[in-house]
Amino acid sequence: MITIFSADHALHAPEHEFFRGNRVPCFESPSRAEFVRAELVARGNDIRSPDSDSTDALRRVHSGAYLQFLQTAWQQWVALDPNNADMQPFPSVWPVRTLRHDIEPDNFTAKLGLYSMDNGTPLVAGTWDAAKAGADAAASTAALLSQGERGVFCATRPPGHHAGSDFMGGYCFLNNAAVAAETLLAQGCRRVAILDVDYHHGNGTQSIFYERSDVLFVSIHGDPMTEYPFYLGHADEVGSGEGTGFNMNLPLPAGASVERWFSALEAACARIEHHGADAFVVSLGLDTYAGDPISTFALQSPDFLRLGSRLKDLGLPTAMILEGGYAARELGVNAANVLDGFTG
Ligand code: OKP
Ligand code: ZN
Repeated sequence: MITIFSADHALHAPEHEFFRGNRVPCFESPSRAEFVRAELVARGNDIRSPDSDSTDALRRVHSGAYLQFLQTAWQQWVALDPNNADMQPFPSVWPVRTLRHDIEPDNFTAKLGLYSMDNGTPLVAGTWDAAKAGADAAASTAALLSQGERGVFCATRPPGHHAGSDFMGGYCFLNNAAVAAETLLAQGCRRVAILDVDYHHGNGTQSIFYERSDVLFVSIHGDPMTEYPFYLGHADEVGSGEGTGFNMNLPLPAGASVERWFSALEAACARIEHHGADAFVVSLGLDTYAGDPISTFALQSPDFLRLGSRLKDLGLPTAMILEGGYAARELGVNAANVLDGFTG
């Protein structure tokens, strides 16, 4: 299968994140993409660099103010104090209920809070360039579908599905799946379906398309009552306005079995078939793997062959966009299994 991969992912390499009150090495590391690339090469996949510019799609997915902040955030941070170049900014204050988010404060930390949903998404000097290369990879993946490819994989990081129109969070900055969907629509697709199989609910993608009927969003994930991102992803979120009926959440309890996961996949596929989509975007998180260090589902490596095969049976031009998956060493095998299941 053709895989789009940009070496610029490695420009985003923060050292630490907060975990249970401590600074720990980041789970979302450059090694993830390198393990994926190595396994795909070993299995004979066709690895290509991005050749599309995602700027137009990004303008449809994200607010201008957020893009402007993200692109200049590191310069703003270092301009405060040259010593900041060796330090990690983290947000520490957020405009929750009753506080205003219609004014962008001058204070850098206040801006960082305005444009973040958590303090678990470290931003470094190369974050914009890496995230932009990832969005370009997603746009390039979508472009190949319009040229007749049936399935294309986007081996990108940082991930994207938690990033909303105007915020970062959950290791995500730019919503790559939304960029792929918007690129497909710009290329003439009338209806797109997005299936998010990451362990964590794709709150950013849901919110971007929540009021639209042209893009169906379906997600299988850990129940937000106990699992990140906690504040979105319940079964009663069905879309609003024009988008009513075009959002479907299938939360599963933490620790859910493999069979339960695949029966949720059947429900997801039935809804997607009903949508009559011209193209299909999969937010391919592989943190449903039993060995994942921050998740609780039970899929084994061969189960990803079954997933790929089921996705292929939908019969749609399919863009598979890498999201999570933190058992880095096994991530290559698990991703390659989805691709082999799809083509096999
Ligand atoms: C991103 B993706 C660990 C706590 C969890 C957020 C998890 C983001 C997952 N410090 N932090 O959906 O795989
Ligand atoms: Zn995840």
